[in-house]
Amino acid sequence: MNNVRTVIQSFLDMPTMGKIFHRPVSENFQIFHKSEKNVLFLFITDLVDSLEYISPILDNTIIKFNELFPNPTDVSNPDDKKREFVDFLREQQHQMHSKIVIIGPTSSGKSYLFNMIKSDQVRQIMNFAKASVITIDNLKFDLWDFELKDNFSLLWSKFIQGSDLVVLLFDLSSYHIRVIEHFLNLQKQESKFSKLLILGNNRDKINKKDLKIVKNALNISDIEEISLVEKGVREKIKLLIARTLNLKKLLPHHFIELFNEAESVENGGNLILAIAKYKELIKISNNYQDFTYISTLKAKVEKIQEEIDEQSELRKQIESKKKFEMPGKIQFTQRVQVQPLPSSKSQIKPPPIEVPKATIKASRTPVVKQETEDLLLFSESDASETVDIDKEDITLHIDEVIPEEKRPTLEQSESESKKNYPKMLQEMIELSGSTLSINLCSQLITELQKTLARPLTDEDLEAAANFFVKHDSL
Ligand SMILES: Nc1nc2c(ncn2[C@@H]2O[C@H](COP(=O)(O)OP(=O)(O)O)[C@@H](O)[C@H]2O)c(=O)[nH]1
Ligand SMILES: [Mg+2]
Repeated sequence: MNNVRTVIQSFLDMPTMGKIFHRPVSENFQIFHKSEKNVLFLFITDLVDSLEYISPILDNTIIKFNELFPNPTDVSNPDDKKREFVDFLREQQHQMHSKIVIIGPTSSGKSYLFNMIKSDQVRQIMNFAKASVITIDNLKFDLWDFELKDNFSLLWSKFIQGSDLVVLLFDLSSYHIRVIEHFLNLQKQESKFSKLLILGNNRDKINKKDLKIVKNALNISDIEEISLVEKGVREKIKLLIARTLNLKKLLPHHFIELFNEAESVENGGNLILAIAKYKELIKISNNYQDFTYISTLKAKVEKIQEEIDEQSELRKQIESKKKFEMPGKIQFTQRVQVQPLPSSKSQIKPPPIEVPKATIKASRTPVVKQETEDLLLFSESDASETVDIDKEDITLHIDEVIPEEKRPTLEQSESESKKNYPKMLQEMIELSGSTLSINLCSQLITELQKTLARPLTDEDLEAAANFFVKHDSL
């Protein structure tokens, strides 16, 4: 894709309207592109296709696009028009008559294979071949079978020309190396840009040991052994073809179900779980290289994230209005916590005369004292005696909020702060076979801390992980 970008950059900077340009971009691909009304239309094809062949298809695509999207950016909306355009492109793909040919020695099983994987009527190609269609996922290809019982017929060249994929089939139980080499050469000469899939057939007719011998003798690395009489072989071959052609996998059937589920979780108000579900869908889309829904999904995540932020902002405001404010001294405690204590490594060295060593020691003492005092701030006497505190502001007794045994001590919060709660939670969730991003884990932890108003324990984390996993698997 970087190559493509470099090649078309000058055309993007200074578009030349109405003319089709054509360039190879790598060993395997070439591009065809044309600009119209400030939109650049780009086809990436393998090296088999010619300009004459692609031009009308590209032009038709532009006409269709302009008809469906008078405003070009509308193409990113996932609606009926977008669907119609995608269907149109699939049809164009079929119009391009990508050609798959089956070659190989007589009686290797070619016609058997042809009949097994074809999905349309058969038409005759002159006197030497038959053709039909093979459908793989939603894509259609022309499929050709050679009819003459002659391994060295001159018509093989004509048969192979212009193919995108050559399937070479031979009989593992009976073959001649010379004949197989002849077919390999034909592919190289007549269709050097096509992909090649080599199938060793009649696997059922030979044993494991002989198979090893055959593979060594042939010295071809990529032989797929198959048996056409075996169950499930049709799907297996389709998969092999899709893999050899590097076809994009279709989104799994349950993708839409998952999408609806995420929406209902969102409507139900469980925003954090909804975000997790949408992110999962983005991950699937990326895995399948299907970007149909990506922009919608990303917009959803962004919207929910904003909602969550708004809610937590609102909660903060409400909380600050609540008559439960931290007394000033507690806030001071937190400041003391982050203050770096002077150390020998400290870059700021005290001036030798004004601040002698003894003074530093002396200045540290109150800090330590302050720490002990801070702990006492949670005591009942403090709540009533401290003058700074507006008594009316304290509507909750400290014992009701944080039971004595769970009150944070400085020591505790120091060791707790070393724990990476979000990471721990993420690991627990992953252990249960689910996933949640580290950001969302952080949010969950923040929520949990707000709700519990005390340092978190491992049990809290476990409960949160279980809660998430349970909801996630609904
Ligand atoms: N046992 C066995 N027989 C097969 C297999 N594949 C094809 N055959 C048989 O091999 C014979 C020749 O197949 P055919 O498709 O006519 O070969 P072609 O000349 O290459 O078109 C047919 O009778 C098939 O039934 C296989 O995997 N196992
Ligand atoms: Mg045949």
